[in-house]
Amino acid sequence: MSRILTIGAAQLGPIAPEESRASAVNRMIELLKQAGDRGCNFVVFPELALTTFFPRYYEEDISKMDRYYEREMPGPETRPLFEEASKRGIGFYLGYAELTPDGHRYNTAVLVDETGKVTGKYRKVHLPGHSEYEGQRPWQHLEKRYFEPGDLGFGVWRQHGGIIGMALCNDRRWPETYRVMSLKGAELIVLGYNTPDVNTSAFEPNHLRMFHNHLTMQANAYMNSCFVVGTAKAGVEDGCMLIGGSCIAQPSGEIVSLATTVEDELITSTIDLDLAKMGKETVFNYARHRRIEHYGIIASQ
Ligand code: ING
Repeated sequence: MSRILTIGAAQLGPIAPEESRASAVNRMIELLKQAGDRGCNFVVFPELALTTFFPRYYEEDISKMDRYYEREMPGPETRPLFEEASKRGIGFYLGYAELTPDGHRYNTAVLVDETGKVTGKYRKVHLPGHSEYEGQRPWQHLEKRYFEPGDLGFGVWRQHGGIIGMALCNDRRWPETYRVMSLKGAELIVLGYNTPDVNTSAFEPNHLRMFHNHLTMQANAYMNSCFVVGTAKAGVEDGCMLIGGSCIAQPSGEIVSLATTVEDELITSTIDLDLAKMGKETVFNYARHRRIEHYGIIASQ
């Protein structure tokens, strides 16, 4: 029995610093409508999809950034998105900044099923950037200031007939992210990203930003025999260019759908989750081929 699933990557263009959540939500509802018209069962929105990429700004008093965080998901301003999705029977992944009741701050994503129920949560493990103001950078990248490392590990969930795992942005650059989830059976790994066009840590020709964006997702789709969907927040936010390149990669490592703009754009692909089985049963049959007696250093240093 083939397990056909039509998935969408709902790329968002720039969200201005003071753009309202209602505006961002309405833009995402429009993409959901397009997804429904194109028969999507599941849609992947970006990381921090409700606001501008606020780690770009330094604030001495972190509580002054509270306006960019969600205290509940869904909340009053995001419920319309959940309602529209469940009305259309579409599940989705949504990235946002989480402020917990006991004051912890995470870069978070939720998995939502086709009835609008939150079925899974992930908190970003690999936080890039820095925690203090660094004047030499053209833009700050203060994720280590505004978020704690995720405390939920890399989970996977049975949904839409398959096993789905979640990640966020910088996580996609770390092979451990995918391998942990694929060891748990992940057939589809979904993630959102906000990736500045300029690497503010060191000089890097900017064509490498897109090359590394796709290399990391394609290579790990192949090496873990799974589909990978990466959805950008793209375009120029307050003068800072974020790359687009949202894509859907299949277990062969090939990209089967690719965004062409740096604006709100839905890309889709009708996939057969069974395509993930061939690699898992042959070249990447972990039980048959892995030699964990030689791998200890990966998790010990
Ligand atoms: N963004 C970037 C990313 O990993 C970054 C951080 C920028 C890493 C430049 C390396 C080079 O795509 C987020 N949000 O993690």
